[in-house]
Amino acid sequence: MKRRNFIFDIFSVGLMSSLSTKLKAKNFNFIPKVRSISTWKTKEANHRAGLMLDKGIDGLTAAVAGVAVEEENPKNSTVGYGGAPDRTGKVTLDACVMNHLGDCGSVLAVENIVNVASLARDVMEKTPHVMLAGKGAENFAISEGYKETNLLTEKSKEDWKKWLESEKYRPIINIENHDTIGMLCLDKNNNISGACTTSGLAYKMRGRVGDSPIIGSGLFIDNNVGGAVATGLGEEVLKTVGSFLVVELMRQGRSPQEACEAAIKRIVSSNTQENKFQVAYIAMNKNGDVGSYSIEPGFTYMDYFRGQNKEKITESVF
Ligand code: SD4
Repeated sequence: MKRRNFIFDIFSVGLMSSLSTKLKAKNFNFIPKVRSISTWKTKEANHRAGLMLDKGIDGLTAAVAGVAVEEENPKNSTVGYGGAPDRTGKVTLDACVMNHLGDCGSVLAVENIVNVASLARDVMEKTPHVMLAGKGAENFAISEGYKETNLLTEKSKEDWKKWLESEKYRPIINIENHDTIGMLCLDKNNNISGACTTSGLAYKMRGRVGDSPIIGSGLFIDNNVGGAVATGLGEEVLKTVGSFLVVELMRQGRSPQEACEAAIKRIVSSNTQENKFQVAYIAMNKNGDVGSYSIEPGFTYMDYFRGQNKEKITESVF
């Protein structure tokens, strides 16, 4: 090959490849699809996670940082600081995380620590275990440098004292009593991770643990398929291993929407409770498609996609 042609060939290959990179960047299919979804009206939390994903931060880091917004929010009475106590007046928190490799960590009935999703991540990454409960989890947190904080605010103490006057325990449906945050993050490497964090049901029995820190119930990720998180009456989610069920239904070919609907209908069809209760799922597959469904109306979730953070209303059985 003559030297001039050789140089021309190198030049044209270079030009073509830079042109194709530019074309790919313009073509939507080539832009990595990042997306973050989270339960209830958790706008700021989902926005924080979405912005991190846009910057190329991995899904697990984004999910843990996102849910921390609600853990630190004293106005959210179902998560972290300001969460409603159990019937003895103690605030006990549950949380779990799961990453794209299938690794997971969880903490149950933890007192005096705000950022329990981050603690669950530390259990996953720094111990040989998956779950730590109670005092053991709290001691581990302190050894890792977490600050001890009284989680009971004046407002939640007042509400609890009011509740003590009648001491009637009946799970109440809908937003007044549900704000647990479950979040799923699809990152630029097309990996899905998630986190779920809660103070559980208000005025629960001391020692009660719900679905939220149980891998497969409150949260499940299979990076070949997608992920799901649950919120609502944990006892009903536990009985059907809800989030695992949603992911397995997606594996069988259902869309996230169809999978959420089928998993909710499974609960409704096997329900033996007389009282009304709420359960909702949100799910996302590897393609970045999302779905959600609930038993009772009123459930909404946040969806950060292509730079926009929108609240979405979910359809329900009733
Ligand atoms: C629980 N699933 O502890 C949680 C409660 C919840 O919004 O989701 N509240 O049963």
